[in-house]
Parts: sequence; C-alpha cells; structure tokens
Amino acid sequence: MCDHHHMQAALGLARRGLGQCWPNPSVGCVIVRDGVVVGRSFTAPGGRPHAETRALAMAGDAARGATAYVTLEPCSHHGRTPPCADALIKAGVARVVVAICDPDPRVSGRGIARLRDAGIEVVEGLMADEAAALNEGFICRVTRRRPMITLKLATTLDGRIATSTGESQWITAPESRREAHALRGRHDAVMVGIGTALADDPDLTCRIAGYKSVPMVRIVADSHLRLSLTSRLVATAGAAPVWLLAREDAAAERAEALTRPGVSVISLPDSPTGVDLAAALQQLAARGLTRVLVEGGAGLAASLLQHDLVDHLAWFHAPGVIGGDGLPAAQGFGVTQLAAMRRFERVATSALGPDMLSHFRRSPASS
Ligand code: AOF
Ligand code: ZN
Repeated sequence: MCDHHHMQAALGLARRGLGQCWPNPSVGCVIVRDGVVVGRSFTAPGGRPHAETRALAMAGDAARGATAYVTLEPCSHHGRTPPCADALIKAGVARVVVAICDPDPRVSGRGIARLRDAGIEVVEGLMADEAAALNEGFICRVTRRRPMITLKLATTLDGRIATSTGESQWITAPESRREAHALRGRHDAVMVGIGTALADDPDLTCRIAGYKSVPMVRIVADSHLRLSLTSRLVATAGAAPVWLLAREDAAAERAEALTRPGVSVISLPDSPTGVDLAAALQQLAARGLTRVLVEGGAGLAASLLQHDLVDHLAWFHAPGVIGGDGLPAAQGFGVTQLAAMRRFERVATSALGPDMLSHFRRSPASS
C-alpha cells in the first residue's frame, strides 16, 4: 500500500477526534510494517495521550523498523506526557511520514529535527492541504489567537429565520436538525446571542448518542448578564460548561448569582454592539477553544460578519419562503457597496430530506 493511502487513513482517524481534543489538535497516526497496519489511533478525548503514544502502544514490538504516518509533526516538548518524537525513536520506527509542521512554538520543526538527528527518515508535506484543513481550529488558536468560527444558519430560501411574530420552530426538517447536532459534535463549543438564549431556552448540547465524550462548552454573548437563573443552561451548568461573555460594567451581583450554580462569566471591554467580539474570541482561545460553532441569532451573526470573523458557513435551506416581513438571518451590518459584501466560496452541498445544506468557507480573496 502506498504512503498516500496510509496518510488518508491517518486523516480519517484524526477527523474522529474533532471537537474532543481541545486545547490540543486532533492528530491521527497509523503505523505500518511490511505493508501491515500494526498500530492506529488518534489523540485521546481531552487532548492526551497523543496519537503516536496510543498507536505505538498498540503496535508494541512490531513498531521496530516500521513507518509511522502522522497528520501533524510529532511533538518534541515535555508536556504532561513525554515527547512523541522520543517515543517514536525509542520504539525503533525507521521512517516517519508527516503531513504538516506543528505551529505550536514549543514544537515547530523541532520534532522533525529530533527524528532526523536520531537517523530516522522523515518525509514532510504529504496531503498537507487536507491536514491543514483538519487542523484549522488548532492552527487558528495558535497563530491568530482566536478559535476557528463556523456560523450555522437554518433559514427559508429567502434567508428568514422566523416569522414577524417570532415563530421559528421548525423551519428545517428533522434530517437537518440531526445534522446540526453532528456539526455541534465536531466543534468544541457552541455559541449564541442572548436574544436566542432568552427566546428558545436551548440546551446547546450534542444530542447524538455516542458522538461526543467531552461535554460541549456552551457560550452566550450576554453583555448585560440577562440569562435567566431558571434557564436550562444555568440548570445544567454543572454537567457541561456555560461561559457568558459579558461587559465589564455588567452588574456584579448578577455575575455572582450566575456563578453560584457553576456558570463562568468572562468580562470584556465594552463595545457599542454589546461585547468586544475580537477580545471575546481572544479570551476563548486563551481558554483553549479551537473550534466554535455560532448558531445565531441575527445580531451575533451580523457582528461576526461585520468584523470578518466567520471562517466557515454551514447554511441549511428549507424549501419555503416567508417574505420580507420575516426575520433575516443576519441583521444589517452597514454594507452599502458590493465591494464590502462578505464573500464565501462553496465547499460542499448536500440534500437532507427536503432541505439543502451548503458548506462555505471565507473566500481567499477577502482575507
Ligand atoms: C502530537 N500528537 O496527538 C497531539 C499533539 O499539553 P501537551 O503536552 O499535551 O501538548 C500539547 C501540544 O502537543 C499541542 O499544542 C500540539 O503542539 C501537540 N499536539 N502532538 O505529537 C498529538 N495532539
Ligand atoms: Zn505528542
């Protein structure tokens, strides 16, 4: 079997860890000796042990003289676990095929150098684009100091998320709503604006059995700490984290009442539109988040688009039309000229029952 085939398998393994490994990247590792896969694994939920350690444990003595395929450069630092580069050397691996370098300043090339110094043949850059896409959240956290943002919208064909009276359940079909939960599963956290939290009283959990072993972080952009103490989010704050993004001047006694049942309040500089979003995302990255799914509402969607913070769009379209008096998916954010429009490029489209789901990413021309 060729290198490409095994790297593809390693990428497939890494994909299974998305949404579960933060603050670490989800890495895949396949160990092959004499054409036989003797070890395979991905980063454990919570980020440790690393992929290579687990795959080497599976391979045991069979790792001697083998080739290891890893989707990210093996680490070289002494963290909570010894360096993976050292583990590969100790196990007697002969060759390591790496998709991309680790942007973490503690590693960034040192893992590969360590392997080469030990006489191991290292091949770099195989399926690098695929690996970079898979690690986008981690790379974003390390290099841009904010998590990758996916904005999910579920609308009619004319982009409405509710009628003029606020009725919104349900616009999309059960097939779409199920896929929306799978999307949550591949993200570390889900975030909504306070309007949505008050209107829907959502759980913001991933409700597909067996899909997620690390609880989803639930985030509300709640500048004045208006989240109800009797909301489902507050009631379940002990089971899965709830983080509120609030302005510094939000009432201290309100913050105290919310923190008592286990909610975390993150204080941020004031901004005319609520909280300073760039500062908010910086705080989320500092707490380790790599992939955040934003599910609206229209105000939060507009602010993110305005500040060009949307990396991916997951847009569910139901085949219906509400018309101009329905609520739009994104409020106005001051676009008067087409040159200022936020542009995306289509990555994939699929049919979900009667609905359509399109994935877009920020157009390279606009970044
Ligand atoms: C690997 N294999 O599976 C992962 C790696 O805090 P630590 O000690 O767990 O180290 C975290 C760093 O290790 C993380 O920032 C990234 O550079 C690397 N992640 N490395 O060799 C893995 N998840
Ligand atoms: Zn490691």
